[in-house]
Amino acid sequence: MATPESVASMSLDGEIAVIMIDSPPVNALSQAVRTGIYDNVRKAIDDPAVKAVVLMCAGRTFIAGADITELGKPRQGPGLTETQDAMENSPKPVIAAIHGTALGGGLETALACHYRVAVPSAKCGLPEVKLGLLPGAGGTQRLPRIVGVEKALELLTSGEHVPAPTCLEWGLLDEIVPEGQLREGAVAFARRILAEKRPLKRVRDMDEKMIAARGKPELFESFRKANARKFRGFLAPEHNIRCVEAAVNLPFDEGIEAERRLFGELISGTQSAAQRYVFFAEREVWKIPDVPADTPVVPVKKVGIIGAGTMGGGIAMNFANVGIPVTLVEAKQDALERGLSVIRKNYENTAKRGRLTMEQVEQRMGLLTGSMALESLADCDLVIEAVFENMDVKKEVFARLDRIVKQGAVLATNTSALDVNEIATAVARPDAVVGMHYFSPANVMRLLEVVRGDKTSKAAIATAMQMGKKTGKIAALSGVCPGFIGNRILAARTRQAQAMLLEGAMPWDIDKVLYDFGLPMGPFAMSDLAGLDIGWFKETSKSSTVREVLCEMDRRGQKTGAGYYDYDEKRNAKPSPVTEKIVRDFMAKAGNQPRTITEQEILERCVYAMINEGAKILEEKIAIRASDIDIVWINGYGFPVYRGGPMFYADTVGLKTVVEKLREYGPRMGADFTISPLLERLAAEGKRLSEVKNG
Ligand code: 3H9
Repeated sequence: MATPESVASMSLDGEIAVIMIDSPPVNALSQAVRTGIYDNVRKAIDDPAVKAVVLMCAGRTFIAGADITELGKPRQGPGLTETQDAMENSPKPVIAAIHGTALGGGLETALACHYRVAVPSAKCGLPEVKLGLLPGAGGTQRLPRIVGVEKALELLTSGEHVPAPTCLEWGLLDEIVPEGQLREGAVAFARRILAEKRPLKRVRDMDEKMIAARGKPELFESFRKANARKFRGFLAPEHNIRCVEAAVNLPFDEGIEAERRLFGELISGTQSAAQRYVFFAEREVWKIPDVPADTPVVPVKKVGIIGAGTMGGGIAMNFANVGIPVTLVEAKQDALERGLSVIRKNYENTAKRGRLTMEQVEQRMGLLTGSMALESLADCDLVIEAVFENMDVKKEVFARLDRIVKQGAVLATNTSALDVNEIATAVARPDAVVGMHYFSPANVMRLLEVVRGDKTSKAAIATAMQMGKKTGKIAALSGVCPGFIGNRILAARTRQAQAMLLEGAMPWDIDKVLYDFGLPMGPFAMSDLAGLDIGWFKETSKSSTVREVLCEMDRRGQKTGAGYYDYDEKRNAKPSPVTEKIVRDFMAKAGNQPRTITEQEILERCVYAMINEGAKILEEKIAIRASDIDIVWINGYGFPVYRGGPMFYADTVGLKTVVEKLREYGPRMGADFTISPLLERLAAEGKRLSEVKNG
């Protein structure tokens, strides 16, 4: 158990007291740390030998914020505000010395110091918005006083970490000291302050920028308008904005009061609970009980990718982005050239937006080698197959790879639904076979499902997970089942959406409900975007579903200007009378009387079916944890993070309600629909779904 004495100490460097916080992993402001700072600041003030105080941290970082595990619980020991008051009102200068990251309550602590210095690699930020919160220790009042309203709004609503040189430019830092010499640099700075008799600078007294912004409500209105899409559904950005309005229009202490009240609203709400849950879920998802962090991995110095289409090309970019050379194999020269030129265009577009230099574009392109021979993959450490979704084709590719690629390499398939175990039967080394299921566009989407076959080795799993991390993805482990975690849940939702079509809801009715729930789009808009003809074949099409009929009419989605919806030249969607007629014809054929389906029913049948499927996935041990399922749906399908993912959302609704509703909808859910026994049991026992863990 950490005590104030074990996490905070003070030593003297001549007349400068250095308070050192040492509370791994990130020096979060736990009760012990707060008390430790408070006690030592008081001690330094009382000690006549001390003339100035430096506050710094040991380990990887300066204070990374409040201890998130303590948030929302009854507070013990001095609050952060009392600790800050002790520093801000100290008659001796207090200097924050920053390395790593000063985040959230950490930066707020530094803002209550009279001066701030940092090493060049340090970063500062107020990322509370990402936890569905706002800085609750004066950050919303002090930050704009230094950087002004516009920058404060940006920083508070994005949670961005700002590099030290920029912080210096903006006045958030007073000085940058040499890397690796933080303590010496900070102490020297303190001596200079004393020698020059510089005043005790209190950020709370800096009103100039607030006065300048007073009487300009348009500053806030235009910011809200410009970001309306980005903030859709989230409460925290608006709360942060209101705090800055308070900073501008009210005296400091009243601004602090407003901040406290708005913080209280957020911390007690479901959105912040969901977002804090996701914070920890994102970190847990990497942990695989029987594949510990020290499992040896295959060092990946060269990657081979088979298929230079949209998927293969996107996957290749991930590796080139982090400096790993890639050989891209295609069967035909023109397809290969097309693939490489699409990649080049993607990079050039990024460069046009100023996020890459042309030199970097060339560097990355230089890491990509095209080839038409699988033999050129012989010395790759990791090969990812991204060919046509057909079992025979995939098995043939793997059989050939088995003969070509060096032993010890990882052989991965990007299949989105096929049986990884069956693919592995094509090789004499099934332990090397793993699924690496990327989401399109693979260079943009964060999710990577790593699929573990029955024989997949721990090294192959650890390597795939590590490659995910290295390329900036969030990787979740799935067992083998049709569709793995993500697409299996998607299929459960699609079944309900399709069923409701034949009961009287139009595609746009269903899409609207899911969009309003917070998803980026509904299932029909998503089909139109992806292309209705994925997995559709003209030769075998029998006009047996709405989708088949649409494809037969060449309404294949956005790319053909029509699908479930009609599209104008700018790809704006409009409900389609053609689709409506097709739907009505199908209903008539099935003998269905159209009925009005309420928005509530649409939502519940779609989302509760997903929850139910997620529970089955857990029961079958396809997912390690419920929270992994949430990670998959947030990062692969845009499930609103403020709802925590389908499993967490189930808990906010109440499992009893979910089960009762599923029972109530009964046969409408489908002839072979069954309720997950795990879900029923948890509901009966009053337990939470999002806390379920296998192993
Ligand atoms: C706040 O400050 C509110 C105030 O305004 C209000 C006051 C009234 N608490 O990310 P990593 C754990 S809200 C508890 O893998 P990295 C993390 O779970 C806070 N635990 O390391 C992990 O545990 P494990 C605002 C925390 O080097 C371990 O530390 N601050 C906290 O990749 C390592 O974390 C933030 O939102 C915490 N605050 O990145 C910053 N932070 O090893 C949140 C981390 O068991 N933190 N842990 O899985 C971060 O962004 C990153 O952790 C950081 C380091 C960039 C610091």
